[in-house]
Formats: sequence, structure tokens, C-alpha cells
Amino acid sequence: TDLGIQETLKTLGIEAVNRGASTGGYWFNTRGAQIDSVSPVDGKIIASVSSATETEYEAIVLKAQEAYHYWRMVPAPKRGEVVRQLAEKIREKKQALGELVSYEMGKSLQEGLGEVQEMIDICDFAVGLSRQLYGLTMHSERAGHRMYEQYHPLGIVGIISAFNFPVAVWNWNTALAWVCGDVCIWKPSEKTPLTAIACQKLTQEVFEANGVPEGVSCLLIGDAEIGKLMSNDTRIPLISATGSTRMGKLVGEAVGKRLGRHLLELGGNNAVIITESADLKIVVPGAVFGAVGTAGQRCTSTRRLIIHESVYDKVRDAVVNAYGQLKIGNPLDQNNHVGPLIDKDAVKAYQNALIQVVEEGGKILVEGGVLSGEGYESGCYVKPAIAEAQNTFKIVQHETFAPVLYLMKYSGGVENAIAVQNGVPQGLSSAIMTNNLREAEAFLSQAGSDCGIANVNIGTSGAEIGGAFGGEKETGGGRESGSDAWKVYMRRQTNTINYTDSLPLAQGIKFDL
Ligand code: UN1
Repeated sequence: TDLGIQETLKTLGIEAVNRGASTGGYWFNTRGAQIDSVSPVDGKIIASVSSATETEYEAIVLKAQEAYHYWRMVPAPKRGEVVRQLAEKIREKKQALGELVSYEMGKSLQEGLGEVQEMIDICDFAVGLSRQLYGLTMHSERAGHRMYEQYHPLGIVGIISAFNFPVAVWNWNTALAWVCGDVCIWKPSEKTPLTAIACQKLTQEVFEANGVPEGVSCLLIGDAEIGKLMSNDTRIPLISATGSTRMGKLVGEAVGKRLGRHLLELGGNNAVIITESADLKIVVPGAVFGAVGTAGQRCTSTRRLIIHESVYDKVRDAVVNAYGQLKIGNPLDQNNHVGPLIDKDAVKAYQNALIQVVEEGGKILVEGGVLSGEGYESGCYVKPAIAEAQNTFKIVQHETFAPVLYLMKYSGGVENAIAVQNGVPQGLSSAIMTNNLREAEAFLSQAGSDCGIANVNIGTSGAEIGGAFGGEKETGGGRESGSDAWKVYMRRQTNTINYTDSLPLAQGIKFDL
């Protein structure tokens, strides 16, 4: 209800008109272009934001540099304690933040809450990590010498995030970066500025209560120009960017030119291989959730099903039948499975994909279309569609950020399916449905899936935060979130100490004076 949303906004500190740049306690009087946040749920303007300009950009970088000199000297476990309190604050506001994610971005409330849960989880992970930023010790080849390595903070981390995970991706980066001793500047998607403001305000409360200075958490809401400034700025040693491959190539090129570091999380073209021995009880919900969850707008969304010919008809019919049960509508209503796309441009891309797949010779199995009438006034609700297609079709090789699923058949051994699965420019997530150990192991072997994520009897989306998240090829090669992804947020230093009164040289070199 409208009243519900108003209360949610109030709980999160969102006003009718908001400022788009903040260093923490301080919010700039931004004078850039006004951005209206339009909800794809009902097409209404939720609130507006005045965007940041180069003036605020410059002020924020200076503030962040200053804050870094302080923050890097705070012991890592103390930094972890601040992140622990942030997790507590997020737990307190989970419902409201999940609702705003759902309303501003359009994913189902369950998925909005799930995204906020990922924030809590990564903060908890980071708290433990704050006592485990380990380096190795080595044995020196020289007598009376000791060798070890240590990890130091890097400096400013620039975060460019996408609309589809408007809050979790920010926190995957910030929770790690902050315990590592870095400070962060965030440019969120212009399509989801309000969730970004909510995150900044939550953080601000926790940081202020702990005496964390302004500049450790910075927010800059603006257009691609801000992203460009960040990418070219040698004062920002690491840029972490999530979004399209097109955007990632621009960022990667700019950062590469100055030999900076980047962490890129770009497009996926994720497939599920369904073999002869696959358990249909798992296949159907796994494939359908993967394809229509978040209305097909996850970088891990399932785009392709590669099905063995012997089970093709059965799997096709079961999946088509499941599509018939899908309820499309207001994502805040928990009875619905599928919410809207983010905006009308996304709807156009979806429509074009359906036209193109037919032009290239594909066959529509589940008809798509844009919904209209009561409850669909925003014009962003579409029907999840299925087409039979060839992997070589141009449209199949391309990531369309919408609920369009391509079915294809394979025959012979699993290696044939793996070749199809790998035969796209992207390399994020992949899955095999099988009860055959040989097939599963072949899929996971070095001759198997070429993706950053490879699952057995699980769909392609819904990765846990504990693993390193990211992919190969056009997906960009970055890894964030769990495992040792923290290392990219720090600089490594090798130290050798001589505790003798002589100076033996390495490699046995004699240099007598
Ligand atoms: C993304 O779509 O950018 O695996 C991230 C998943 C989520 C993260 C997706 N945990 O679907």
C-alpha cells in the first residue's frame, strides 16, 4: 500500500528530494541534474535526487584521501567491530530495506529480503576476516634472515554498481574493503538511487556512533561521467565495477591505461546442462527460478537449457508447464513469482530478443508479451518466454537482461553439452543436472565448464557469499565476496629481515669490498 511505502521511506530516511553526494555525516548541496526514481512496480515517482557534479567528486576524493590516513591506522579487528555493528543495524532495518529494494528495483520482496540477507552475511564474514588477513612466512635461503609477507590497505576503492543488486554488491565490496583498511567511494546505478541513500544513511549512523570520520564511506550519485572520472583517477587504486560488458570494457580500458587495479563483474550467459539421469524434481524448479527470478535480471540468471535428446521432450514439457503456473504482478505481493523489468528500455530489449530469435530461425514455445491493464500500469511487466534456439544464433550469444530462456538439444556424451555451454563469450555461472558421477566430474574438471561458478544439481543463480563470486572471459575475471577475494583490496608486501652482523647476498653472490 502507499502508506506502507511512505513508512518504509521514513524508516530509511528518504525524503521527497534528496542530495546525491555524501562523505558520511556531510551531505553536499548538490546542483546536478535531477534524477527521479521511478518505481517499475507502479510507474510512480518514489522520490528524487539532485545528482553530483565534478565539484562534489573532487571534494569527495580529497575527503576520502584524508580519511584513509586515519582509517588505515585503526587495527583491523577494530574496523571489524564497526562492520559488526553495521550488520546489526542492517538486521534492524532488514524489512524496510528489503521493501525499498523491491519497490525501487522491482524484484520480489522475498528476493529483496534475500539481498539484504546477503549484506548481513558478508558483514559477518568480514568481521571474522578482520582477524584473519593472513600473509605467509617463508624460509630465507640466507642464514640469520627471516622472510614474510604482509597485506596493507590499498587506499580508495571506487565502487560502480548496477541496478539489479542495488545494495548487496555495494556491501560485498565495502564490508571487505573497510576491514582491509580502505575507504570507499560508491557510484550506484542511477536507476536505484534511493536504496543507495538508505545504505549510506545506515552506515552513517553506525560510523558516527563509533567516531569513524567522514570520507570512509562516500556516495556519489550521478551519470556515467562520474564513473569515467573514477576510472581515470590515479588517486583511486582499485575500481570494482558491476554491470554490462559494454560498461566493463570502458572501465577496464581506462583503469588499464593507468595500470590501476580493477575487479569486473560483467555479463553472464548461464546454462544448465540436463543429462539423461537428471532428477526432474530438481531440474524444473532450478531452471525456472534461475530463468524468471528477478525477472531474468541477475547476472547469474539462467539463459540456456542444454538438454539431452533422450529426455528433451519430457524436460521441455515440464518446464513449459511450470511457466503456465507463474503469477506475474506486484513484487511486493508474495503470491506473485515474477515482478516487472527495471524500465521501458529493458522491455524493448526483451521484445527485440523475441523478434530476433524468430528471425534467426528459433521457435517460440512460450509466448512472451508486455502486460497491460490493472496492476500493470508501469508498462514494465512482461511474460517470461521460452524459445527453441541454436547456440550459434547471435541473440543467444548475447546477454538479454530479461526472462527469455533458450532451449537446445544435445546428443552423445556430456562433452558435447560442455562444448555448447562453453561456446559463448561470457563465463560467469553454469550448472549440470545429473546423477551420474562421471558426468558431474567431467563437468567440473579442467576440460569442463569454463565459468567462474560451476554447480552440480543446483541452478545457476543464488550463489552464497562464502565463495569467490565472478567469472571468466567477457564476464571480466574479477572475484569478490568470500574466499580470499579480500586480497584484491590490499597491497602485498614481501619483507626480509637480517638479524646478523654480516650481509650475505641472495643467490650466493660474492661482493667483497
Ligand atoms: C548479480 O546478479 O549481479 O548468485 C549478483 C546470485 C546472487 C548474486 C548475483 N547471489 O544470483
